[in-house]
Amino acid sequence: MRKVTLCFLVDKDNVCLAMKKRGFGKGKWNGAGGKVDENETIETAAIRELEEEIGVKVAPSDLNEVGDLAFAFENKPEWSQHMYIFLIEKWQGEPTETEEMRPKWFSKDNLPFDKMWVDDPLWLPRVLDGEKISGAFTFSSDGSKIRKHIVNKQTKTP
Ligand code: 8OG
Repeated sequence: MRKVTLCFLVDKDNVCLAMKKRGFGKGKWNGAGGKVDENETIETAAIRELEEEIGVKVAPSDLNEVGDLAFAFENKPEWSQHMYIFLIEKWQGEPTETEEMRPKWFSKDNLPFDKMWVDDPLWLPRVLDGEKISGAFTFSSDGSKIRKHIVNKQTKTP
């Protein structure tokens, strides 16, 4: 299954989202992230996308993995993907607009869910509150509706 990353910069009660300007999810606010290439680890891919999409540098030790979600789409098995989510509290540089994304800070309590992926209200507030999650979603074939979902608290012990 295709692996993708999703990273959110967090500064106290604020989270940096970025408007996706092209490709999958165009017109939506989201974290920075994208496909894990062959020969890349999930962490290397997350760091590369943060620099490519919003121009910030992050050290591997500052990536905090907070969860993973498996996505499936009705009648579109080739769209299935597994997303690995990171929160980052320390980075170098200012989030900057690129050809792919236009970053903006939002209060954690006032996220623009009407212009985000439909599943985000069901898990993003939980990870921003410090919970580690693991879950799965099945969407309608155009991705606009959630058919089934489960989001569990991760019980992994270190
Ligand atoms: O490389 P590409 O632009 O296709 O990557 C898609 C990005 O969108 C990647 O960061 C993962 C992210 N993404 C999904 N599905 C969902 C979703 O349901 N919610 C959120 N918040 N992000 C998603 O692919």
